[in-house]
Amino acid sequence: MSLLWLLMLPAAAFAFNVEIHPKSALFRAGDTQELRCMATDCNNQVTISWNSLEDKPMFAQIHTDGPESVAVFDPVTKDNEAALLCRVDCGGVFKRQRAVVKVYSFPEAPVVSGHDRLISGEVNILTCQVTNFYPLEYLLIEWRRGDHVLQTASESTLSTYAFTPTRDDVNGSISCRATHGMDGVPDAEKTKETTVPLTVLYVPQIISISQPTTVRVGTGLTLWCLAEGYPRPEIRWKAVGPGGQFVIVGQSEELALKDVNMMHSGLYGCVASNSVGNATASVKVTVLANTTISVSPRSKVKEGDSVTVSCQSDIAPVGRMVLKRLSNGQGVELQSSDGSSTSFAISSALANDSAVYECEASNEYGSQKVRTLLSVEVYPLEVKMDPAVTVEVGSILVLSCQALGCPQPAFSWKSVLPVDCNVLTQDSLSQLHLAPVGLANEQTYTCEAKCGSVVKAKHIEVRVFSFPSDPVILNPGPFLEDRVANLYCSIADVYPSRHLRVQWLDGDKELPSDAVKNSSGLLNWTSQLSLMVGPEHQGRRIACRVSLQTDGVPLGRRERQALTELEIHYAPRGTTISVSPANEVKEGDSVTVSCQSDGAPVGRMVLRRISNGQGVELQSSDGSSTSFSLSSARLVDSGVYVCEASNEYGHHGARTHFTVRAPPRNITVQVYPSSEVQEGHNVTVSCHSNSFPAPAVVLRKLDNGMELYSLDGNFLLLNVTLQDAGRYLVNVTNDLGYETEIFSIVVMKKHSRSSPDLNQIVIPAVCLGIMLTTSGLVLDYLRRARRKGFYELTKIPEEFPTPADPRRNQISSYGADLGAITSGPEPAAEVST
Ligand SMILES: *[C@@H]1O[C@H](CO)[C@@H](O)[C@H](O)[C@H]1NC(C)=O
Ligand SMILES: *[C@@H]1O[C@H](CO)[C@@H](O)[C@H](O)[C@H]1NC(C)=O
Ligand SMILES: *[C@@H]1O[C@H](CO)[C@@H](O)[C@H](O)[C@H]1NC(C)=O
Ligand SMILES: *[C@@H]1O[C@H](CO)[C@@H](O)[C@H](O)[C@H]1NC(C)=O
Ligand SMILES: *[C@@H]1O[C@H](CO)[C@@H](O)[C@H](O)[C@H]1NC(C)=O
Ligand SMILES: *[C@@H]1O[C@H](CO)[C@@H](O)[C@H](O)[C@H]1NC(C)=O
Ligand SMILES: *[C@@H]1O[C@H](CO)[C@@H](O)[C@H](O)[C@H]1NC(C)=O
Ligand SMILES: *[C@@H]1O[C@H](CO)[C@@H](O)[C@H](O)[C@H]1NC(C)=O
Ligand SMILES: *[C@@H]1O[C@H](CO)[C@@H](O)[C@H](O)[C@H]1NC(C)=O
Ligand SMILES: CC(=O)N[C@H]1CO[C@H](CO)[C@@H](O)[C@@H]1O
Repeated sequence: MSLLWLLMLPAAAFAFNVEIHPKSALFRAGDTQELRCMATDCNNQVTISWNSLEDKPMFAQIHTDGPESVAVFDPVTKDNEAALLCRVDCGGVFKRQRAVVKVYSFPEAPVVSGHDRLISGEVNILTCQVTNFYPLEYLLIEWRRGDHVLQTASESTLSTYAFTPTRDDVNGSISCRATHGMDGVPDAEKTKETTVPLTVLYVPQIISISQPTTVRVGTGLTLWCLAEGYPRPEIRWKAVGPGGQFVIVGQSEELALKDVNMMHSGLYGCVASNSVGNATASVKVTVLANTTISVSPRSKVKEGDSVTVSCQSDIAPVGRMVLKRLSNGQGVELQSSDGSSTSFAISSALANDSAVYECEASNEYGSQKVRTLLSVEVYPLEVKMDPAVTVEVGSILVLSCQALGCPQPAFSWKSVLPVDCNVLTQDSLSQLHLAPVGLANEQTYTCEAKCGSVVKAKHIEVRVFSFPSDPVILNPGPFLEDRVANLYCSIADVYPSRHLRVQWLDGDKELPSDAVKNSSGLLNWTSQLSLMVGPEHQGRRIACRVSLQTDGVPLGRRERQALTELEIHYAPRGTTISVSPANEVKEGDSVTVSCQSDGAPVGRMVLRRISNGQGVELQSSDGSSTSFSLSSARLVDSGVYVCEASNEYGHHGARTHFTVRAPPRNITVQVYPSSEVQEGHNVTVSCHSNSFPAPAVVLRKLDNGMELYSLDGNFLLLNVTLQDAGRYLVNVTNDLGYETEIFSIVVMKKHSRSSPDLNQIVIPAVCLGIMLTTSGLVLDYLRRARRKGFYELTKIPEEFPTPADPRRNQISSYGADLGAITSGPEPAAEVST
C-alpha cells in the first residue's frame, strides 16, 4: 500500500489514496479488533474521520496518527456491525473508503437441562439453551444420541425435546449440538456440543422375595427382599401384628427371625420406596407345629379291614385336636379332644370310608391342619352262576352260585316267590336246593353276593319240563276197509305244553295231526288220528311220535314214540281154485284141488264138487286155504269144483273143473229092441264105454266091411233087412286108445219085405253136446243108463268159465247160486255190477 501510494505521488499531487483494511471484516464478538484506514501519497495535511453509514454511533475508539487511523472495537459487539466510511482529507482533497464489518457470536457450548430427573415412563422435557449466539439466523440446534439425530431446530436459542425414558435409558446420555452456519466463522468455532448423562428416576420394583416359607416351631428363618429403583429404594418389612395393624419389623433387605413360634406365622410385606414411588410384595411364613396324622395299619386297606386314623401334635401350648373327614369339600367331624392327640377307629372299612382325613391342632395362636388319605379298596367280587337250567319235574335241582375275589361273601337268594331256606353256603359257594322240582319252581332266581360295599347279582332262569312217559296208542281196530279208522295217542303229564308236538307217522310219511292245546300246567293230551283205511293199510305200523323240543331237555329224551299196527278187515276176495298137476289128468293120476282166498280175518274155506246142481262138500277148514287130494283120479271125479271162502263180513268163491281122461273100456253094446228083430224093424245099437274124451264109435259089419260112424255111440238101423244080419264090430276110439266089441244081429224074415237100403240107416254124426240137449231119445237112454249104474258122461257147458277169468266167473256164470255166494253182509269191492 505504501508502494502504491508512492507510485501515485509523482503522477498527481492530488492523486493520493485511501486504503482501508480490512475492507470486509467478520469479527467475533468479544474479541478486540480494528479497522485501519490509511492515506497514502498525501503530501498535505491529512485528516481522517470515520463515520457510520447507518444512523448509529460507531462504538469504536478511533486512534488516528498521521495518515493512519485505527478504529478499535474493544470488545467487538454486535453493535459494531455496520458499513463504515473512512474519510481522508488530504489537503482539502477528500477521499473516502468504505469497509463493512460483520459480527458473529457463539461463545459457549449449549446448556442442556432437565436430564437429571427424568421420570421413567413419563414424558420429560429436555431443554437446550444456546446463549450469546449471533446472528441468530445461523443457529441450528440438533438433539443427538450418538450419531443419531433426534430432533433439529433453528433460529432459536432454546430447543426443547420431549422424551419418555425407559429403564434402558438409565445409563444413557443425550447430546445437544449447536452449529453456527455463517460463512467465515472458523471451523473450530462452528460447532459446539454438550453431552449430558441421563438420570432416569424410576419406581422401585421388587425383583426377588423369599418363597413362602414353612418353618417348625423353635427354628429360625431369614427372609429377603431385593428391589430396584432410582433413586435406590429403601426397604422396609412390615408384618401384621396381633392387633391387625402393621408393624415395622425390619429395615433392610434381609429379615432374620429367630426361635419362631406360632405367633410368627403370617404375611410379611416388603415395601421398597424411593422418591418416585414405592412397591410392595409379601411372603407367607407359616410356623408349623409338628402335627402328624397317620393311618394304621396302612393307608391303603381292603374293605373289611379295621383302620385307625390318629393325630398328634406338639403344638404349644397344648390346644384342641379335631379330626375330620373331608368329603365333597365339607368336613365332617369325627372326633375332637383337648390335648395333643386324638384318633378315630373304623372297625370294618367300607369303600365310602375312602377320603381325605384332616387333623387340626389349634391353640390361641393359631392352628395347624394336616391331612392324610385313606383309600379303601373293594374286593374284585365276581359272581358266577349259569344263566339258565332246565330240569325235569320231580328231580332234584341244586343251584350253585359262586362268589370269586372276596374272602367272605354274604349270599342271598331271591325270586318272585319266597325262597325256601334250603340254602347251603360254604365259603365262596352258595347252593340253593330245590327238591323235588315242581312247576312253581319255573322262575328266575337271583343270587346276590355282597362283599363289603360291593353287591353283585346273577340270575338263573330255571325251566322245568315234564315228559315222563311214552305215548300210549289206543287202537280200537281192526277196522273195516274204506271206513274211517280212529286211533288215539295219549301222552300224560307233559310240560311245557307249548313245546309239545304230536306227530302221526306212517313210515316216513307224516299224517295230519291236530294241534296241541295250550296248558299252563301239566298237560294230558290225546291226539286223534282219523284215517280212511284201505287194503294198503293192512299191517301198517303207525307211529305216534311225541316230542318236547325245548332247550334243556336232554337230546335223547326229547322224543318218545309208540307204534301200533293197523289191522284191516274185509270180506274174502281173490279166491282162487286150482288143480294140480293140471286140469286134465289121466285116470289114475293123483290130483290135488287147492283153494286159496284172501280175507281178514281168515275164515272158513269149503271145497265142494258140484254134482247134479248139488254141491258135495269135499273138504273144509279154517284158514285161508284148503285142498283136496285124489290119489287116483277116476272119471267120475271130473267135474266142477267150487271153493267158497267166508268170514264174518261175507263170502267169496271160485270154481274150476277138471277132467279125467281115460281110454275106452268096459264097452257095453246094447241093441234095441233086441238083437233078434224082424225084417223091417228099426234097430238101435247103443254103444257105451267109460272113457273121456268122448270116443268116436265105428260100427263095422264084419262080413262086408260097411262102416257106420257115430259120435255118441248110437246107431239107428232103420227098416232092417236080412242083409243087415251078421256080426258087427264096434270100435270105440278116443285119443287114449280104443276098444272093440263084436256082436251079432239076427234078422228074422218077414213076408214081402224088401231089404232095407243101408243108405237109409242114417246116423248123423252130430255133436254130442247138441244131441244131449236136443235128443230126448238119447237123454232118455242116458237116464235109463244112469239108473242102471252107467257112468255119467260129464260134459262141459260151452260157457263154463275158465279159471283165468274169475270176474266173469263170479258175475254171471252161475246165476243165482253163485251170486248168493259172493254177496255177503258187507259189500265186497269187486261186486260192482
Ligand atoms: C448402568 O451402569 C452401572 C455402572 O456401570 C451398571 O452397574 C448398571 O448395570 C448400568 N445399568 C444399566 C441399565 O445398564
Ligand atoms: C407409597 O406410595 C403412595 C403413593 O405415592 C403413598 O401414598 C404411600 O404412602 C406410599 N407408601 C409407603 C409405604 O411409602
Ligand atoms: C414330628 O413328630 C413325629 C412323632 O410325633 C416324629 O417322628 C417326627 O420326627 C417329628 N418331625 C419333626 C420334623 O420334628
Ligand atoms: C357308607 O355306606 C354304608 C352303607 O351304604 C352306610 O351305612 C354308611 O353310613 C356310609 N358311610 C359313609 C361314611 O358314608
Ligand atoms: C300258546 O302259548 C304260547 C306261549 O304261551 C303262545 O305263544 C301261543 O300263541 C299260545 N297258543 C295258543 C293256541 O293259545
Ligand atoms: C294225567 O294222567 C295221569 C295218568 O294218566 C293222571 O295221574 C293225572 O291226574 C292226569 N292229569 C290231569 C291233569 O288230568
Ligand atoms: C269092466 O267091468 C267089469 C264089471 O263091471 C269090471 O270088473 C272091470 O274092472 C271093468 N274094467 C275096467 C277096465 O273098468
Ligand atoms: C221105423 O222107423 C221109422 C222112422 O222113424 C218109422 O217110420 C217106422 O214106423 C219104424 N218101423 C217100425 C216097424 O216101427
Ligand atoms: C279100431 O279103430 C282104430 C282107430 O281107428 C284102429 O287103429 C283099430 O285097428 C281098429 N280095430 C279094429 C279091430 O278094427
Ligand atoms: C218104411 C219103409 O221103407 N218100408 C220098407 C221096408 O222094406 C220093405 C222091403 O224091402 C219095403 O217094402 C218097405 O216099403
